[in-house]
Amino acid sequence: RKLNVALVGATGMVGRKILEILEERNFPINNLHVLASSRSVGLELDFRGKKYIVNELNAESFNHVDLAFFAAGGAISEVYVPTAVSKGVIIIDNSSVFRMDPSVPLIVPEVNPEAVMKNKGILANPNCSTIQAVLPLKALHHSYKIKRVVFSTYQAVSGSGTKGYKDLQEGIKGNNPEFYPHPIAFNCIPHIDYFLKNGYTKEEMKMMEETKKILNDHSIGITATTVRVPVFYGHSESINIEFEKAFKMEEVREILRDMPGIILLDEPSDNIYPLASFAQGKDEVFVGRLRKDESVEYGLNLWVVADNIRKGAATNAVQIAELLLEKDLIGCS
Ligand code: 11C
Repeated sequence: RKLNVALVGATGMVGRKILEILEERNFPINNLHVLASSRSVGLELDFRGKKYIVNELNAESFNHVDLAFFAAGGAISEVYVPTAVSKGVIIIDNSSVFRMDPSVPLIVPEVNPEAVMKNKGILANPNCSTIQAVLPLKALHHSYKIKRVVFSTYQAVSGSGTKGYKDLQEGIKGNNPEFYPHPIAFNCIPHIDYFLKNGYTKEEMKMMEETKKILNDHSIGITATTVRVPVFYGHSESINIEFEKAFKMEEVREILRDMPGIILLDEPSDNIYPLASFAQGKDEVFVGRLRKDESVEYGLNLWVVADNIRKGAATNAVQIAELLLEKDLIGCS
């Protein structure tokens, strides 16, 4: 069974990576349509040894399409996802527009694959910093029930797309930022996305809300501080967890080792722990620096790192598509 696939935002950082991953994972494609704004029309993209010309996205783009990946930002998703759905296309949307809609499953395949069954045509891909966090959280929640989580993130500039990437590249050479409000080179900026009335940033609220939705537990207390750091690829996160129940460190290690999608890197005496430089280009979520938080009864600290463009965006989106195929939830036109 081969699908007719459209990729919206094909020339962006995530769009290009989706194409690469579809090829790497040998996703069954019949016709491929690469779509973008008028700016990119005519560009050529390579896929499986063939050149594909980028076409302009419009209402007709979704005729005879089975599956569409959207990676062109919220404004485009808002307009064109409903158009595509009305034509019977199944959508995997990378933007945040539909993520908190109760009728839209928000999926990390290793964590809540069962939620795909409830889709009504749209499936949302979570925020990158949420995706990597929920793998270890899900594994441990099952055994010890999480009461509270404190996220502190160290996020790569590629999370902002090419504009953020360029600011760091240029900043290292001494040039002023064009995208971030402050220099990102040799700096940390505690400001990702925009500020909300409650003092949190949108990125922090995404982590808090999306995590509860994916774990399907709104009773967990969560707070977050998200920080942009001068790293090109790979988000790092300190995750402090308080459980309802007592745990044994050896058991925690075993649970994390057994969780699909996680690689435990935790030999601090040999300087082994997850690093963004190591996670770059890989699809797994790396977990290490395991230690008891002795300031509370049942506390645990973790350091969690993943490639934000791969597992944090493109790989997870393609895995959702594979899940749809596996569960026979997608047909051919
Ligand atoms: C960042 N996490 O690093 C963001 C990028 O909602 O999909 C992803 C934004 C999103 O800036």
